[in-house]
Amino acid sequence: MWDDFRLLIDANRRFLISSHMSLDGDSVGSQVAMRWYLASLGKEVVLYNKDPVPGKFSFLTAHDTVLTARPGSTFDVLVVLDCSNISRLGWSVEAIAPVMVNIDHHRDNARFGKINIVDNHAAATGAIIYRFFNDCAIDYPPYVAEALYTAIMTDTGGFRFTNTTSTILKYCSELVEHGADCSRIYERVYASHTPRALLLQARIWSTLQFYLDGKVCCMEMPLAVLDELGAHYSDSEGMADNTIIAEGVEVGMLIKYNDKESHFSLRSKGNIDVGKIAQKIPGGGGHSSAAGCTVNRPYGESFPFMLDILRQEVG
Ligand SMILES: [Mn+2]
Repeated sequence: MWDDFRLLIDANRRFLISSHMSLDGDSVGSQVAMRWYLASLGKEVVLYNKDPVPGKFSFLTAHDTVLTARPGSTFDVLVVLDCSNISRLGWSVEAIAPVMVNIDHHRDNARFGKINIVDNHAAATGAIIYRFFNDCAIDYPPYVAEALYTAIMTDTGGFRFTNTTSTILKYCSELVEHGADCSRIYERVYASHTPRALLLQARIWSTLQFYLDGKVCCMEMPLAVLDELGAHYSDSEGMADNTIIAEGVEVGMLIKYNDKESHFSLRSKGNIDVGKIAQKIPGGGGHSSAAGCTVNRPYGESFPFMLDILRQEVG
């Protein structure tokens, strides 16, 4: 499985690594790990993403090598991580590199690479990279173990989602042996909110509503509240997961909206596949327990529209 990738690495020198817009723990951690690997082989490596690394991942060594300005030069190979299709990069890949490698775990992955290492059963792209290192007996430093642990921890919702299997816990056990510090990573990712972020989250909590006999839980965030509180979009991260913590809830939605469009972050406890629901909207998609879509209509129209779709699913 890895042979083509290793041959491609051997035959090339300049690598660009990128991932999806709105970086998360998996996309940042995977990039840090892949950057280390390629650099350890003496390759030139540049990390470029449309969006900056969120502050909560700034503890990861080498996070600060991620550029948000498009490099002026071209590369031999573009390695795209954790990205189901090329449009989710948020920048045009045209003429940047003659070859693309696609390493991902989204099941709607469009296989856009010359080499596609896609495992939609993997809990995280970081888990695929972990397996690569393990299968090829590649020894990696503690900061790379920390990056991969962060990737897996965040994509399993802190080891709470249904993708938290015994296999994934074994991977994490080995990453801890390699130097990942669980409690430090937990604290940095989940327990280091700024006061401004908590004020925003309090505002989002205040919108809590239940629908469809308590099977659907919704929270909302009008984007105007960001300016009002001086908060960032990323300060609301993780709030969508709170929409499914109530008893009896099957599907949770966090809706972020302005006058023109509404973005729905969908969560499921496991019985309902929200990835399939999100796919009903053009551009939408994701995993069975966590997915998202954007409806190009104002909130007043998009919310009843989405609630109707959910009514068919939850009965
Ligand atoms: Mn991922």
